[in-house]
Amino acid sequence: MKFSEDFYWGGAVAANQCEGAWNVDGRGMARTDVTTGGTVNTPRMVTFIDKDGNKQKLPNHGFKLPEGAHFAVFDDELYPNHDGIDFYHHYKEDIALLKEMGFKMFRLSISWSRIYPTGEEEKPNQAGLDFYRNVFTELRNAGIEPLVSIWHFDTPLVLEEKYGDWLDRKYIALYEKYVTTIFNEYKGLVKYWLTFNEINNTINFLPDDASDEAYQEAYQHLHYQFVASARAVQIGHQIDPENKIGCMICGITYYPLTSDPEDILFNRSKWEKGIFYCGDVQCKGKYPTFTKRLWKEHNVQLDITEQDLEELKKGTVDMYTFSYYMSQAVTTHKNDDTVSGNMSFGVRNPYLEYSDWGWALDPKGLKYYLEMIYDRYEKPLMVVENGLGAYDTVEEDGSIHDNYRIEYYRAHIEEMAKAIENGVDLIGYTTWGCIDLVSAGTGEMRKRYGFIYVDKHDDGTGTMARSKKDSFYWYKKVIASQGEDLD
Ligand code: P53
Repeated sequence: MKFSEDFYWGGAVAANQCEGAWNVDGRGMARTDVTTGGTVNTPRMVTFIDKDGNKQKLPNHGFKLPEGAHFAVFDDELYPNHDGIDFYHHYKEDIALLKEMGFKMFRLSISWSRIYPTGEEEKPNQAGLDFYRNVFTELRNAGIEPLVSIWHFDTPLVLEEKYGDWLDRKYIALYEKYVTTIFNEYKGLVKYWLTFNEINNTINFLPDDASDEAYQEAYQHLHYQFVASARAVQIGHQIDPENKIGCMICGITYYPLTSDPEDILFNRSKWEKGIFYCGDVQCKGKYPTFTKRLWKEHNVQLDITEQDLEELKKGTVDMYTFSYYMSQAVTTHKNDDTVSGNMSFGVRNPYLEYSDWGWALDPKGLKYYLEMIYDRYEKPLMVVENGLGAYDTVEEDGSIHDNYRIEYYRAHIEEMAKAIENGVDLIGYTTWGCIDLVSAGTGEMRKRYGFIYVDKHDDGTGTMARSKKDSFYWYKKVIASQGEDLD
């Protein structure tokens, strides 16, 4: 057996993409509540009222709220996250389906603004606490271990309006209050936690030619999150020494397109800036040597105190957890053969195929990533997101033949098995969007990831009924055979 008996097979979702119930039971708003739907070629837009009282919208990616403006929901726009797949009211039915598949672990996130609607209340919102208690209890009763993301891109919107997107030191204390509340509340119910989802997105999706000001903000934002994460690790261990707390890195395997030494160096800087910068701080407790160079390149001057550096040292994570969807080829040469598609970057790798959304399909890149990262940190690893966003067709009889998804998973599981054989301590695998949900990048429903189909569509229609795709039965078999039967 390549996968141990206690290997955590499962799946993952995020609050804002599945719960819906955006304004129910005292929940405050988050950025996704003012973000419209997009498509593979058109960006999602953030809606707001400008300082002169005019309705406005700007692309979500790289969005900054203009001076004097405030976020707003408009009647004539569709906001897909408002309804999600209504997990808020369907969680019992959904967990029963996950149990049927044999899940050992389910990754989900807590919406900060359900617990502290504006982020600055003295007391938490009891209805929000109750909801997650019910969900975790339901999971425990089903024999499924919860893995909880504390932050999945969903800062309370009021905080963002007041203090920018993690551009104020105040965030550290507010996050501390929030994590202390949930660690205490769910002690004994939840043991596995992740501090910040894809923390490195702030820097690895920043265009290489972004302004010094943009870099300054990105690195400052990250520094406050690093300290907040380190505080959370310490608080979590103090409240319950059983807690296992991980970082969460968006894992992309970078390759140089050519053997030109300039490309090799450029590729190395992609790894450093995009992947190692965050991983090193969170796993080793200090900024890596190449930081000096990165900051100098963009004249970055950060607000960092001696105390902060102490916190980083004391708050290293217990495990390295990451998402993996694709690899990316990079080059310094002029190359117009870029890959089109939302959130996909870089030049086309002639050796790989691409998904309908332009993401490079590369299972070997996962093995490369696992082995490289394990060597660097020697901490237990978990792949907490991996999956194929694809168009699914519902047949007349209701069946969904998603063989492409099965093939994708089969290939990635095979590569994980090889990495384990080579000595990597991989302890879990939670596939992304195990139940269909709203895409983070495009806001679409039709970019589907699930083993479980949800009848919900981009125009807002749908019965929310759940049904099983072919991959549902396949994954069930994989789990039952501990990863041996992949046919
Ligand atoms: P969607 C971009 C690149 C890689 C991972 O993404 C990303 C993103 C952001 O879109 O995000 C993670 O829904 C993220 C999830 C997200 C998932 O990947 O754009 O943690 O929230 O849904 C898949 O297809």
